[in-house]
Amino acid sequence: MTQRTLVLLKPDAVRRGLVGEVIGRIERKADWKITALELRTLDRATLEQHYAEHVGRPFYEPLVEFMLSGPVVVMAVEGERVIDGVRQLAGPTDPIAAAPGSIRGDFGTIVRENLIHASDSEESAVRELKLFFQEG
Ligand code: RTP
Ligand code: MG
Repeated sequence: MTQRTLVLLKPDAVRRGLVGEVIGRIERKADWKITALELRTLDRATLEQHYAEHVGRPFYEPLVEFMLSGPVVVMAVEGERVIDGVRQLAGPTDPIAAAPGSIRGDFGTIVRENLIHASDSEESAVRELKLFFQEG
């Protein structure tokens, strides 16, 4: 089942020079293709929509500030079961709980600075791809 998903390499991944490492893991998966890729400094309005489900939570404001703290890599990735697939590559939200071998498990420690975002469902993917790539 071919799908598309929205992947963000967060400011910590860019600052730490881990972009190539993370993109390499995505590129090496059979059948997956990066169909759009851009280094971009996000704006608050985009992030407020992207993280709307978290408004009011204690981590919301620091999360938005972190996401504004430097450029991110914005990517559309297409391929076989890519939505769940990138979430599996990333590992769970808390990098200390993430298994070695996953991106967060190999490179993360701080919950907020967990390197990567990937859409969590078909509905999120459609919404997020539209939000980050207006042309669709
Ligand atoms: P993402 O949306 O970035 O792919 O990550 P996720 O689904 O694994 O995590 P989610 O629950 O949607 O949270 C979004 C992002 O907020 C930061 N966060 N900080 N307690 C905290 O300090 C906390 N909890 C979440 C993380 O950057 C997380 O990825
Ligand atoms: Mg999420």
